[in-house]
Amino acid sequence: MNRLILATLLFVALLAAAHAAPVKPPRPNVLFIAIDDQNDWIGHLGGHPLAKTPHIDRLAARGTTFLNAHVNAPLCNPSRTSLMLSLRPTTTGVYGLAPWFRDLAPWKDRVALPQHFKAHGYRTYTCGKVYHGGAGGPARRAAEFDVWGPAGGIGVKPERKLIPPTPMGDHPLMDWGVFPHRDEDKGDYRVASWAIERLRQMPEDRPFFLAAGFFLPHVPCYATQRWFDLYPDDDSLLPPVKKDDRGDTPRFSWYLHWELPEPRLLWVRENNQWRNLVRCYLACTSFVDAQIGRILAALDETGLADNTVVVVWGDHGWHLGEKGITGKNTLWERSTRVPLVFAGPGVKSGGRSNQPAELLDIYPTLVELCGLPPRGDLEGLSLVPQLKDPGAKRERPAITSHNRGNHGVRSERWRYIRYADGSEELYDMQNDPREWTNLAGRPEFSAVIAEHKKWLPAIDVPPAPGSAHRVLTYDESTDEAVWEGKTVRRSDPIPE
Ligand SMILES: [Ca+2]
Ligand SMILES: [Ca+2]
Repeated sequence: MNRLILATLLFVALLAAAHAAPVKPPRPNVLFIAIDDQNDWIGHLGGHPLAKTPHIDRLAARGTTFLNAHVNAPLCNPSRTSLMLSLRPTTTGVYGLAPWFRDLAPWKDRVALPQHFKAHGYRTYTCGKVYHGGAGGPARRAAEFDVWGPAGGIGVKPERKLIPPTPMGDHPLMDWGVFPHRDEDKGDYRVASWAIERLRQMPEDRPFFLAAGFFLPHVPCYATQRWFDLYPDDDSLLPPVKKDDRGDTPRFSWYLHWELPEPRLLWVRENNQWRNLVRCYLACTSFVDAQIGRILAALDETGLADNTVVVVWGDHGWHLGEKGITGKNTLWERSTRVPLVFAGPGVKSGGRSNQPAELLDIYPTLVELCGLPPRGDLEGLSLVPQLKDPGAKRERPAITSHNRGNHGVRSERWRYIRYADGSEELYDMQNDPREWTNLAGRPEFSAVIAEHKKWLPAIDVPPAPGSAHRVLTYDESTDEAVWEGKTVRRSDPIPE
């Protein structure tokens, strides 16, 4: 009798336990890795024949890489805002290094990517540069992520600049070179170390969303000798540039980067800095790749890799002499093309997709991969079809905007650019991957232009209140452009 009662009680208890905790497969974790100012000089992307990035390449081989991925804005703040909200800069009006989007009434309470994960049971972590400017300061940052690690950044610096004074005010960030220091004292090393510690001590009660943002190869590109030595000290390092390449680009293309702290090609050549800059940029790229490798090794060690979606992305590219400039703020391939790699559950292994992809696609892609409720207010498209079948057709090209009215439209074959004053460029990326010959204006390509033009953003708002730094406006009625508050006229000499 006692035995029967005991068995019944046990049965009831088991039933209650099963009822209380319905068996649900655990949602995958997310490891979200950002690289600052990282162009396509990544081994498997082929943007530079000598680039050494074995860890990103290995992740790409384990997952799926997008060979035709582009940013929605060629500058930190607008690119990251666009990615984290899955909204185009032409929708938010965030084009410059300011404002922080939470200071704008329409986006104050907008659910950003990590917040959507938090709302569905994730604990969110961040370290290094994920949002530009640290998410509105320490008092407000808890709203964006649960747990905050080190801010990262440059870390150890030389006592004084390593290169000659640069034009446009000798900006303190305009510097590069090798000097004696320890890798362990660099901001990016500390960011990786913190991410590794979190992975090793990760509580198991909830899935995690862990964001790590690397600062390099953003200037100043300081490297230790070890990374510098990965690259030869000769001209094979230099990207090919065409003399007078800007001869067939509209004058308005200069307005997008009219005056900047980043020196022009002319200056780096005259000051014997071109090869040094290229070598330092590549050295820093390899250093960041090694930090990503440290985090991925920890993911393997802890056994978390099987149930963690990894995504690696760069916020925009960087010119190193192409089109006569160094830096960003352009609508050309070197400024818009970035690494975009996914790996983990639901992602095909060894996939290489040539379909155009945009960084604002990351948000809906992660939501779908992790089985979270989809949102109806995102402008990105999920890349899950391409993560299952890299050849799956994606009709929409990648669209990059730099201030109102200036857009680049990148399809599988072509790049079409339209500036605010109506001037245009068209490049055949298959036959002219360096964008040396502008085909716009040739009648035989008018159909191609018409096909791309229809993708120009229908919403194209002026700069949001508080916009500053790298903001360009154009008044059609007076044909006057204003760059960072200063009027630029047709007759002004181009600051080359
Ligand atoms: Ca950046
Ligand atoms: Ca040209």
